[in-house]
Parts: sequence; C-alpha cells; structure tokens
Amino acid sequence: MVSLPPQPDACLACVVAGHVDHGKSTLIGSLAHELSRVGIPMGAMDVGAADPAFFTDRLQEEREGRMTVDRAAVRFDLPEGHLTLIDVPGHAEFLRSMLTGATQATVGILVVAADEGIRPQTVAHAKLMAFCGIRRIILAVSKMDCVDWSREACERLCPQVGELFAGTGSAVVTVVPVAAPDGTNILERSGTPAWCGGTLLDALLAELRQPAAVDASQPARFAVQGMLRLPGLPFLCTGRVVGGRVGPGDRLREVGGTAAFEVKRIHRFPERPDAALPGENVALELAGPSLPGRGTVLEAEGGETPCLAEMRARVALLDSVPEERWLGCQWLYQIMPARIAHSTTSDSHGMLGDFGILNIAGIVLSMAASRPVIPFGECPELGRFVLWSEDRMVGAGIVVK
Ligand SMILES: Nc1nc2c(ncn2[C@@H]2O[C@H](COP(=O)(O)OP(=O)(O)OP(=O)(O)O)[C@@H](O)[C@H]2O)c(=O)[nH]1
Ligand SMILES: [Mg+2]
Repeated sequence: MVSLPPQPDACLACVVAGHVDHGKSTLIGSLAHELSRVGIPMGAMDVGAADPAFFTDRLQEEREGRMTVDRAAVRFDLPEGHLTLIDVPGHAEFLRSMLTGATQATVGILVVAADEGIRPQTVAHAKLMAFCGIRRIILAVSKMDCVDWSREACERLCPQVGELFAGTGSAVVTVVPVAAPDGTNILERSGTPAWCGGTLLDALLAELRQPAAVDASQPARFAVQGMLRLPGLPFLCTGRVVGGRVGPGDRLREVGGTAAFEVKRIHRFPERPDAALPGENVALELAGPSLPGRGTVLEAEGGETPCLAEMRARVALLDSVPEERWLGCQWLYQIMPARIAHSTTSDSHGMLGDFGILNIAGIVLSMAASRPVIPFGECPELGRFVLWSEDRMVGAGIVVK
C-alpha cells in the first residue's frame, strides 16, 4: 500500500481490543507514559499513576477491580498527526461498551497475551472490529516478558489471529510484540530482540500515513455539527470533513436540499489557510442563504448523494429488538427515530454466522425522516450508526446500500 509522508492534519481513531486482562489499558498507559517522557503534552492526564492501566481506568471500580468497565478515549497530539486510542473492556459482560468503541474507530489494535493466546473475547472482539468495518488491524502481542521474548511463541500466534479475520475483509497488517509495564517496544527499540521489527509507535505512525487517514480523493463532504459565534466574526458552521478536501472558494450544497454555499474562510487552531482534510474538525465561514443545521451534510456541487428514509443495512444486535419498534438511530451529529422495517434472516456475508454472542442480521432500516445515504464502504463516518432503545445501546450497524 502507498505510504504518504506524515501529515500534521492526519487523524486516526484506533480501538484497543482483546480478551480481559491481556493488557489493553496497560498498553495505552505505557504509550502515554513514554510519549510524555519525550515531551509530548498529555494535558491533565495521570501519566505518573502507580499502574499504567490507571491512565484510562479512571473509575474507582475499575482501579479496585483491576478491570476496565467503560470505554475511554485518549488523544495524543503528535507532530505527525492526531491519534485517538479508545480503550474498551475485555470482559464479555461489557461487550456493549466494546461495540460502541469499535463504531468510533478506523483502525484496531488487537491485544493478545503471549502467555495465554487466543481466548473467547479475542475472537469476539476480532469479529466485532471486522463487523464495524475496521479493515486494518495491528496485532499487539503483549506480556512477551512472560514468555522470555520467545520468537516462536509470537510467531505461533500470528497465523491463528490471522485466521480470525479470514473472509471478513479485515486483516492483520503489523505485528508488534511488547512488554507494556516497562515500556519495552512501545516507543523505542532498546532492550527489544532484533527479530521484533518496529515498535507500537512505529505501527501507529504507519497507520497515520495510510491514504485512508488522509484520503482526499473522494468528493468533498462536510458533516455539520452546529453553529459557533466568535467575537468579531460572522456565525460559523462547525463540523467535520468526511471526504475530499474543503477549502476557501469551494462551493458546497446541502444534500437533500437546495441551499448552496461558498466557503469564504476556514477557522481552526492553529490557523492555517490551506484546505481541510478528512477527519479534521473545523469551523467554516460560509456565504449562503442561511446556516445549515446540525446533521446536515454538505457536498461539492455536482455530488450525487441521495437522501432516503429507507436503506439496507447490517446490524449487530445486543438485545432482541422487535421489528417495528421505534428506536433512536444515532448518526454522526444526528439522532433520529428509526425502526427495523424487516430483517433478512440470513446474513449474506455470514461473517458472524453462528457466533452466538450477537445477533447479526441484514435489515431494512426505516427512518422517520430522510437523510443522506452513503454506504459504509464509501464513507465510513456517514455510513455507520448506533441503535438506542431508551437509554440502552441495543446495536450497531452499517449501511450496505
Ligand atoms: N508481565 C506483564 N504484565 C502485563 C503486561 N501488560 C499488562 N500486564 C498486567 O496484566 C494485568 C491486566 O492489565 P490491564 O491493562 O488492566 O488489562 P486489560 O486488557 O485492560 O483488562 P480489561 O480492561 O479488564 O479487559 C495487569 O496486572 C497488568 O499489569 C505485560 O506486557 N507484561
Ligand atoms: Mg482495561
């Protein structure tokens, strides 16, 4: 795959998944600790905690139970780009939280302890990451110190983990053996056997350089989050570039509407005049009839994204959801009522088939109002959704067509 030079604007959201106690939280805490040692600011985060896992395990019950209960996102602002790592719980009981974390990520780190190997939640998390469309997986083989850095132990795991992704469209792209508590092979190679290849940071930077993280070849699309008023400036339209580039002078139109806008200026911190790239959150100064509302999608003139109230999707359901019951369907910056109009019993992809934990189904999703419909494969940020029933997340899905 083509590798681009590092882009300061590149953004990468990466979910850190794997079986309970295999070292996910410790891995993130160790990376934070090592980065702060070389001068990367960590804000108010607790990098000096007694246990590296406490960096993300901030709840008292997590620290006392030595177990992650809820997902936590940590952002690292590196010279090469912005990296968000999402820590999720490994325990089967918290699969709901894992699924929520996975729906927010584009890359996955699957943590597998060298001394235990593949365990039930390794399988569950691998399948769920693949379901959520996470195509590129970094395999972090943790606890290498527990197997005396045995190359054979690490290499035995690789094909077994690769097999978990067979036929899913996702694959392991890098293998990183680590011993996280003492920071071995996290940031620096010192103390790491020669056969190990790169560090965890090397693997993450390689992902930041992937075209997917900075792919600006798609049509320009901007998802509107809201409105911002700053002293001395007209009202600004905030949101995220979810495809192409958005720059001054560009003409955008509202998907499903008639309003057209011209981008006058882009506001961001620190200020820069060049076009905003996919994944960037910016405020646009627009000339147009009125400001577009939250949840609106703007696209380059000539774009052909349809607005539909019904679409085909694949969902992973955590609870049984009767057809026709109204649910909350959460899209990027927008939540709207929706129901499962009907389900197709067999999932043509058969990916999680008889997996047992989750109910995977092909469905027709019917929404109370129409919205831009972009298949997940074309625009992941606009092609995935989470389903809520009252206050419970009951599933996650991706638009097929
Ligand atoms: N020896 C050794 N111990 C490790 C390593 N990574 C993690 N541990 C230990 O393994 C235990 C579990 O680590 P956590 O980071 O909490 O594991 P987790 O995967 O986040 O666990 P859950 O969030 O509950 O799923 C802790 O006691 C860590 O200190 C490692 O590379 N080597
Ligand atoms: Mg944890």
